[in-house]
Amino acid sequence: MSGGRFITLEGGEGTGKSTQARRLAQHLRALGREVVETREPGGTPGAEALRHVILSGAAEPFGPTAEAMLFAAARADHVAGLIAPALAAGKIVVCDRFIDSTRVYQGAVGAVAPGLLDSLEALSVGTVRPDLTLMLDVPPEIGLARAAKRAAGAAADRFEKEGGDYHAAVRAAFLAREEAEPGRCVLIDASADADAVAAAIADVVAARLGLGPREIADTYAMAGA
Ligand code: Z5A
Repeated sequence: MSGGRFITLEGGEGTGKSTQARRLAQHLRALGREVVETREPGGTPGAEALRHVILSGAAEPFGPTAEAMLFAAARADHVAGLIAPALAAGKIVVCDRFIDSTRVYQGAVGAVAPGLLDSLEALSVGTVRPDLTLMLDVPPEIGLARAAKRAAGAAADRFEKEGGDYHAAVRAAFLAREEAEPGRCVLIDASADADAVAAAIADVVAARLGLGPREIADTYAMAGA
């Protein structure tokens, strides 16, 4: 995949992924980059339709394997219809959740066989892999309290209704993913306030992908500014 950069944000409920995806996109646009902001499940009309099916709980009775297949179908549409074309056009794609969420929720926690997840991943993403994955981490009680505050009494979705042990297992599985792939994944302490987390993420993106203030300075220097 030439030109573009693919950044994903991962982590449990209420870790601030959506907030930080938005902040990161704003930051990169301020650096003069073309950014596509997207999310999973979803991102294309077909994948958003599948999002509704999955999060409503309609697929839950079929079990974690069927849910994994639905997430993969949504992802295949999202990659082919939005992510791959944007990367090929040299844009930066910032995606709220991606393949690590399937490995955690359907794999580590849902016990879907790794071999099946390997096959679904190969089918759905092919060679379109994140250049950088920001693993946002907070203790589940903080994340759940944030999510509850935001929901303000609205009905819980398929995943929000799970209990504390479930969310602790999710957190442990994300941490294990980060430890297993340190070249791609960076752990972000997301328990600080949103400004501090955004600053930490901007530093990581500059250090890992070279997308930072120094690059702006170089651009100005080349333009003779
Ligand atoms: N899922 C799956 O099983 N398999 C897959 O392959 C994929 C997904 C792709 C999608 O849910 C569900 O699908 C997800 C996993 C599953 N379920 N869970 N759990 P979703 O997209 O509806 O929701 P989410 O991805 O879980 O996001 P979230 O938990 O709703 O929140 P978040 O994006 O991490 O946080 P936020 O919306 O940015 O912030 C939450 C609140 O906290 C909000 O009021 C903010 O203003 C506040 N906030 C944010 N940052 C801070 C800080 N730093 N301090 C204080 N307050 C903050």
